[in-house]
Amino acid sequence: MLSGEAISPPPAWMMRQAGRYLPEYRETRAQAGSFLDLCYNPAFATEVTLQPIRRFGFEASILFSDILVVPHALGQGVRFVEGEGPQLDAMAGRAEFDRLREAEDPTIFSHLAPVFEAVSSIRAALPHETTLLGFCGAPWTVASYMIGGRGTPDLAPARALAGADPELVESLIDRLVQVQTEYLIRQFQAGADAVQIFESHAGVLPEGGDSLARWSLLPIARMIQGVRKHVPDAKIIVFCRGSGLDGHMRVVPETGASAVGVDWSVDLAALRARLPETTVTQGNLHPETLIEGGVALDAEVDGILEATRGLPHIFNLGHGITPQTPIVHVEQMLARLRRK
Ligand code: 1CP
Repeated sequence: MLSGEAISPPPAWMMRQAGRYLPEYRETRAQAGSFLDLCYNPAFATEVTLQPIRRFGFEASILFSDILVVPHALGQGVRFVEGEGPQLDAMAGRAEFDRLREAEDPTIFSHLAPVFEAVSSIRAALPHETTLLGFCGAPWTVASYMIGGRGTPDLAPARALAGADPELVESLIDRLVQVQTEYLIRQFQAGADAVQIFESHAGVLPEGGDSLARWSLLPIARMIQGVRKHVPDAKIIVFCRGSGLDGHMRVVPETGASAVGVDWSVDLAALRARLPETTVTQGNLHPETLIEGGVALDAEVDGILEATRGLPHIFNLGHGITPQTPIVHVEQMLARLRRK
C-alpha cells in the first residue's frame, strides 16, 4: 500500500472509521464505560477496531485509541465529556510543565501498555492482507490540546504561549518528540504495519516565516528519523490538515514521510500535478459529501480516481467521518470505488 506502486482500484480506509456512525460501536462503547475505558481495554479496543473491517472490508485498519492518551500518560488530567469532546487540565506555564513526567520515566510506557496489547491482539485477529495502522498526534497538535485544555478553533492559547515563551513550548514539543518516537517504535514492535501521524492543527500556523517548519514539520521529521533508527523501513503517513497546497507539498520532502495525507480543502488534481509521480498521496473525500450521498458522492469519488489515475494513492476522507453519516453512503462510496 505504501511502497509507491499504483493500485487500481486504490486501497481504501477512512479516518475515524470506528465511531459513532456505527450502531455496533455505540453498543460496545456503552458496555465499556467511559471513552478512556474503551481505549485502555485491549479486548474492547480490538472489537471496535475490527467492526468497520467486518462490515466494509477496508484494506487498512487503524488502532482504536486517541492522540490524547499520550498527555494522559505524561500525567496530565484528561477527560472525555459526552457531546463536548476532550478536556485537559490546561498547561498555562512552566509550573504545569514541570509537573509532567520526564521522557525517561518508565511509568509512561506502563500506562500505555494496554495500547500495545491492543495492537498485538488486533494484528492477530485481522485478515492477513489487511494493513494495521498505528498512530499518534503530531507534537504541535498534541501540544495545542495540552496548552489550551481543549480544541479551540484558532488555538489562541497555544499560539499565545508560543509567542510569549517559545522556549517553554519548545521544551514541551521536545518532550513529545522523544516520548512519541518511542511510542511509535513500540507500536511497530507490537505488530503495526505502518503508522499515521495526525497534524490536525497545522492550519493555524502563519504561512509566512518559519512557523510551519519550526512547530510542525521539523518535530515530525525528528520523530520519523528516530523511528527509522529502530525500524529502518518504517512506513509513515503524515496527515496535515489546513496547511494548504504548499504545506501539503512540503510534507514528504521535509519530514521524510512515506505518504502525504491530504485534507478535503486541497484540490487533489492540482496537488498531484505539482508532486513527483512517485509520491504517495492519501485522501481526500469531503466528509460532508459522504453525508450528502447521491450523485454528488459518485462525482467526488470519480474526481479523486481521475486525479490519481496511474499514481500511487490511498483512498480516504479528507478528515474524520462524522457521527451523522448514513452507513449506506459508505457502502455507496466503496461500490463506486470498486466497480469494474
Ligand atoms: O465515543 C466517541 O465516539 C468519542 C469520539 C472519538 C473517537 C471515536 C474521540 C474523541 N476520539 C475517537 C477515536 C480516534 N481519535 C481515533 C481512532 C481511530 C479511527 O477509527 O480513526 C483516532 C485516530 C483519533 C485521533 C484524534 N483525536 C485526532 C486527530 C484526527 C482528527 O480528527 O483531526 C484528534 C484531533 C483527536 C482529539 C479528539 N478526540 C475525540 C474528539 C472528539 C477529538 C477532537 C476534539 C476537538 O478538537 O474539538
